[in-house]
Amino acid sequence: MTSIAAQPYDYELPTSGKVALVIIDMQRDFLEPGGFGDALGNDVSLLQAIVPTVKKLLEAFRKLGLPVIHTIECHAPDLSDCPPAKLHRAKSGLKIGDEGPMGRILIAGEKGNGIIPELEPIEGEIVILKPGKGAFCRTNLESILQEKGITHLLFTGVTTEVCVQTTMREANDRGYECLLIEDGTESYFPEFKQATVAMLRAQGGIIGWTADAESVLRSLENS
Ligand code: C5J
Repeated sequence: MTSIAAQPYDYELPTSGKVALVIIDMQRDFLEPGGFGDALGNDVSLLQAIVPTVKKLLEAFRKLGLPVIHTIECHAPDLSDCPPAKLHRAKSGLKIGDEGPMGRILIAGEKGNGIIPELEPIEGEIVILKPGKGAFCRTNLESILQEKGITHLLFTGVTTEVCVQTTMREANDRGYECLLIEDGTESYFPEFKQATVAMLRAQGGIIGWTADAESVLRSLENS
């Protein structure tokens, strides 16, 4: 049996079942100026730091032939899947659906809504378009995981305390063994990232495990 050196204790890789890499919302809308994150008043440059680490993990999963799941937070052009509570939440700046420098903010198919070029999905990888913060909300993610026999999920992406944490909690409640890769996730608020990492693995791993990318890669390569 192979395990990953993790907190609060080692994470066992599946002997039956499969592990997948989940890359949450690594989109221009969150990482580049002129997108949704910027419109909400955030310093988007903070999120760039994890791109090389997520790329390294993505390349390792591809090389090992292991499944990769990308998610994209987006809405239909007519906003029919965007509840007023989400649409009207920000008080200033561009809102969801407004025309921005990279196309309409957070709208599927617009340039700004796409995954950044460094991490672009390739054929065969799963891409989940999600209108919510969690990737299980109004998507077919759960049935895809069941169909593919995936039981263990390793999480990366942005932002740690919003879409990453929400999805990890949803997955944990559905019975998946979840691990957050600490240097593969980032927030606009460093203190929120630290708090999220601490709370997910507290109480004996109440939501799951956390580990660094090197520990994950070392274990996967030896498994
Ligand atoms: C946010 C996300 N923060 N991907 N989305 O609105 O975390």
